[in-house]
Amino acid sequence: MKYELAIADKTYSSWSLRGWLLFEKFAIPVSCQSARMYQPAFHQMLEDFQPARLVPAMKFDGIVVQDSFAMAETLAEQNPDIRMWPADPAARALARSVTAEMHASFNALRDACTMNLRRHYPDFQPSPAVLKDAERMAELWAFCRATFGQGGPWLFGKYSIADVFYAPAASRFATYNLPQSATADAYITAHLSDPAFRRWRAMGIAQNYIQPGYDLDLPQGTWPGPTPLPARSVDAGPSENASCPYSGKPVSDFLELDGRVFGFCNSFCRDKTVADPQAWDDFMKIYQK
Ligand SMILES: N[C@@H](CCC(=O)N[C@@H](CS)C(=O)NCC(=O)O)C(=O)O
Repeated sequence: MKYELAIADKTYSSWSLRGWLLFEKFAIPVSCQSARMYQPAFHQMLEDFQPARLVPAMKFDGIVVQDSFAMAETLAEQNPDIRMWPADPAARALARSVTAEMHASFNALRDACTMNLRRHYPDFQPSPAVLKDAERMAELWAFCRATFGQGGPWLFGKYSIADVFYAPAASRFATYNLPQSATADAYITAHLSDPAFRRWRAMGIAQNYIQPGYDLDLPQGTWPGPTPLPARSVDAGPSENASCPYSGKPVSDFLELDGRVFGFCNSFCRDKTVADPQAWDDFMKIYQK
């Protein structure tokens, strides 16, 4: 099956993150189109995905599937060998329940704490309604982990669609410094440390789209995920590598890490690597050589 996916700003679009993780975490090949929210290009992109009016939306064989839950179910049905839902029927029923609750609820938390992967606000003061949502979410995570979480850090042990749906929520706990139980803390850490999540966040930093109205006027702290290796972009080579670790093309854009210079075939691939070198296996292979 040949899939196409429409998504938006990687820093702010929580539903896009879910759409992308459905492919990335389960290694389903996809061709991605991306546009900034609230811009004419966003609506132009979706003209190819009618009748979708929001992202994510996906397409295969000329058929459009809009809405992240519909996409998850369609991908799970079309790729049964990948086991995107837990294999055990009882675990699967609970996974569907908590995924549906995420999809349909938690409006106070979602409205007050919009996804913002560039920010950490240590002094954010959650309202009682936000705290209630955060507590309910942590309660669900603890229940899933205690009942079916053996064998891995995810809600059902192994990563499943339920984790896809809670990935943006985990980032909201991190951005807004929401109170965390020990179980919630471990689950949030699993998301923040997940290489796919780190790649998405790094690409958002490289995109450098700043959406007006999303940042809060509060003191900022350091992002609570893993500390990136201290890479920085530099104007010129020569680099240790002659070809880009991602495309194999000749290098034109450079970064420096530990006094060593590495090259890439475009500035976006250089910048996403600067943002979080360890998120990128193909870069780490040349760095660790
Ligand atoms: N229920 C939808 C929600 C999709 C949604 O709200 N998408 C937002 C991005 S996070 C969007 O497209 N916003 C653009 C707009 O409102 O114009 C889903 O699960 O996919």
